[in-house]
Amino acid sequence: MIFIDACKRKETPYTPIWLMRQAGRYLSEYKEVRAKVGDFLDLCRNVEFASKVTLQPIDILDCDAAILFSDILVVPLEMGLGLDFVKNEGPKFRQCIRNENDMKILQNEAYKKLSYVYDTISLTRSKLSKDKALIGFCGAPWTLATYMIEGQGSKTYTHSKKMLYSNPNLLHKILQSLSDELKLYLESQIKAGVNAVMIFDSWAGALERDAYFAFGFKYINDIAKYIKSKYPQIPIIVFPKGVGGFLGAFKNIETNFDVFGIDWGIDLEYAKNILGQNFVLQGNLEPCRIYDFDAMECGVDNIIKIMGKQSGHIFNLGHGMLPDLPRENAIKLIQMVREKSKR
Ligand code: 1CP
Repeated sequence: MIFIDACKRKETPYTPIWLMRQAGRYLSEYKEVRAKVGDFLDLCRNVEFASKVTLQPIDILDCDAAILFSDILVVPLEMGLGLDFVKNEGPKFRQCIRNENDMKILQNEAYKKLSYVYDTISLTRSKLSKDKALIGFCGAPWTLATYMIEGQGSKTYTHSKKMLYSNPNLLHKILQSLSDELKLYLESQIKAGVNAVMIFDSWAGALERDAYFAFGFKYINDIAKYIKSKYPQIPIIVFPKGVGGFLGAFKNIETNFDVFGIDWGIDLEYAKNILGQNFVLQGNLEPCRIYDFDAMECGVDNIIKIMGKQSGHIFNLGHGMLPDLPRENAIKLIQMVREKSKR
């Protein structure tokens, strides 16, 4: 698998590529399947359909890896919080965690209730061609905690940050209980057949450097250490979005993962100079370039010029696909990267 080789910095015939949120509403095929089940969470729970939409981008775009179709929020859902995806508003939890007493809501062994995820993985792996990787994933404890504390998405993270400063012990308890689940959740995904795992820390950039290392990165590193010690052959990708302001701080600490996801807000040359020796880098085309073919090609040329054609790079977007991006350009993007990065 070219994607797995690249995660391990082995030589590959070209730079492998996949796209964050490659399954989604920009594909009419996705919308068709989604319409049949109705609710987004029903799609995540429907093994046959979730597997189908996981495979769609492989058939349509021909990317080098498929990513499990699910959502980071199924973990807090199964921890007992109750979740609805409200149309045009995004995810909303029925209960949230704001004090010690709220902690009583949280149930242990949520990972055992996520068998629909593991079944989707086994089915998908059995259908996926042998040269394509299947990526499993989870949300990072900090990002998941913000949803559990706010009860929904947020621009300011007021409640989460208030807790961080005024009751850090409670926040650590929430983060620890998430980490305990996530270790076993990723482990179960590996047992079900994923070839790599990715940890999404979408709201890393909400914290200042020291707070991020104490409350965010520490827990990611713990999870990565657990997985690495048991499954050293499985590459781990970490995507801490919004940390460009303190990228240098990741250089001199002990880490247990292979690939660092670079968001589109970070200058890739700068990232390469700082982290390129320590990690394989994944990223970071600005997704909106896909609206325009020339802008997309210019972005691709620039990235390939910086990363060269040697090992050490996985091509991706710097954040997820948007629902109205043109699929024709997404298809061309995959072909373009493959041709332009040919060794
Ligand atoms: O069909 C729909 O309209 C639902 C849109 C959608 C999709 C396609 C949601 C709701 N989740 C997903 C799938 C999803 N989410 C995947 C599948 C695999 C793929 O990439 O193709 C993955 C990996 C995620 C991860 C995820 N969910 C993240 C981390 C990555 C990122 O984008 O930063 C986050 C933050 C979520 C929460 C979430 N789920 C859905 C929405 C609208 C949101 C974000 C809400 C917010 O902005 O707060």
